[in-house]
Amino acid sequence: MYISKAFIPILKNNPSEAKIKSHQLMLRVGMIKQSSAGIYSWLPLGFKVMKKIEKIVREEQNKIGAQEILMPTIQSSEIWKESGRYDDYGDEMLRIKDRQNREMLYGPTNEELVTDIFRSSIKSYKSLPQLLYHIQWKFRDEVRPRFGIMRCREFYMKDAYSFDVSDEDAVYSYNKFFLSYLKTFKRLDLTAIPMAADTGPIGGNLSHEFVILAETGESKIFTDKRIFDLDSAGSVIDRKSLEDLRKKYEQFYSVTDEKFNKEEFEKEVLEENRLITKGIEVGHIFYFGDKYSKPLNAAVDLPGGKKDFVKMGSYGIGVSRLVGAIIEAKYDDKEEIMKWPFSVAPYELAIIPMINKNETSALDKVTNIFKHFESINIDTIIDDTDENLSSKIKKFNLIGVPYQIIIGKKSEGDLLEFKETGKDPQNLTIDQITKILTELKAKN
Ligand code: 5CA
Repeated sequence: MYISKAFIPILKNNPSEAKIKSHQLMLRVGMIKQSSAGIYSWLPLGFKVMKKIEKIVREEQNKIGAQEILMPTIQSSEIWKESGRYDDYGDEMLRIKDRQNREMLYGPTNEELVTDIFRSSIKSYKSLPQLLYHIQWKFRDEVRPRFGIMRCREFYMKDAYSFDVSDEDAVYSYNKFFLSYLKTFKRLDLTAIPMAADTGPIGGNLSHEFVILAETGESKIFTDKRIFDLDSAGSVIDRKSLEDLRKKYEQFYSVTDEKFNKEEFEKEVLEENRLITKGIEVGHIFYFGDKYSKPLNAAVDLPGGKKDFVKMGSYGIGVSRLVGAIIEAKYDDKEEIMKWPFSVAPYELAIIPMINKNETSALDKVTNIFKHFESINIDTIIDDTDENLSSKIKKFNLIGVPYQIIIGKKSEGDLLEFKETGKDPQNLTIDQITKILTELKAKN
C-alpha cells in the first residue's frame, strides 16, 4: 500500500472528546469513526487490526475442536420468550418490529438461537459434545456507552456454546475454553488473568472473567499477585491436564468486585501478595447447566433409553474490545509510540524512501524492495509523501508499524537501514531482513 493512496486520516493532536489512551489513539490515527452514540465505523487501519485479532481467536477455537457457524444479527423474539429472557433482558435489548408487525431484536448474545439450532438436529448423546462458535456483531443498548469501542453499543464478539450429556463432561468443555482463552490472550501478548466472576443476565454458577490490568479498566479486581507468574505452558486438552490447570489458577484468590469478600481476601492472601487494582474484561466464560436447554426443550437420548436436557456453557471474547485493550497495554502515550504485537500490527513493515524522486534507478530500487516484501506476504506500507524523515518515523511509531526500512544515504549498495520501533537502526541485507520478518511471521 502506498501511503498517499491509503485511507489513514491522521489528526495532528489528540481529539479532546477521548478520555482514555486507546480511544485517543484510535481516533488520532483514524482507526474508527463514530457514527452515532456507541456505534462506530471501522476504517482500514482499525479493521486490519481487528481482523488479525479475529484470526488468532478463530485459530485457537478451532484447536479445541470448536466448529464455526454464523448466526444472524437479527433474531425473532419467539425463542427469547421461550427462555423467559425476553422480558428479563430489559432496556439493553434493542427491539425492532418488521413489516408484519412481528417482534424482532438485534442479538445481544445467542444462547437461545444456538439452542434452537442444536435442538432441531441433535437427538442423541452419541453426537455430544458439540462446541459451536461464531464471530458476529452484537448490540446492547448500554446506558452509558463510553471509552470508544471499549464499552459501545454495537460490538464484535466471539461467542461459543458447548453442549454435553453430563455436568462432568460440561466442565471438561468449560476447561477446554479456559485453556484456549489463556492461549489466545498470550498470542496477543496480553496477560489475562482468569477471575471468579458473577454470571449476571447469562446465568449459571460457574464463571470466570479474563481480565488484563489497566488503570482505565472498568472492572475492579482483587488478587493474589502470584497468579501473574502462572501460565498454561505444558497443558494439553485431556481431562486431567485441564483440571490441573484450572486448579493451579484457582489456588490463588482472584475475583472481581461482585465476588469480593474482604474477610476471605484477608484470610487467604498475605498482605505482601495482595493486589487491588483495575482491569479490562476481555473474555468471560459461563457454565449454566440446563438453564436454557430445559425451557427450550433441548434434550438428547441417553444410553439406557431415558432422555435428559443437555448441559450448556457459553464463552465470549470481545474481539473489537481487544483492539482497545491491546492499545491500553502497549501504547506509550508520552513518547507516542504504539507497540502492536507483530501478529496484529496494522502493517508489519514500512518502507521509507528518502531519495530524489527524479532518480529512476533509486525509485526502481524502492519499488523492487516493496514488491519483494509484498510477494513474501509481509504486510508492507510505503511512504511516498514528501515529509521529512523524522515526521515519517513519528507517524509510523504512532500508527505502530513495528519495522521500518529507510532507503536513503545510509542504505548503500546491498545494505539497507533497518529499524525496529524504539531501537537503533542496523544495516542489513535484504536477505537478512527477510529472514527476521519471515521468522517472526512463522512464530505468530
Ligand atoms: N453469552 C456470553 C458468553 S458468549 C456473553 O455474552 N458474555 S459477556 O456478556 O460477558 O460478553 C462477552 C465479552 O464481550 C465480554 O467479555 C467483553 O469483552 C465483550 N463485551 C461485552 N459488552 C461489551 C460492550 N458493550 N462493548 C464492547 N465489548 C463488550
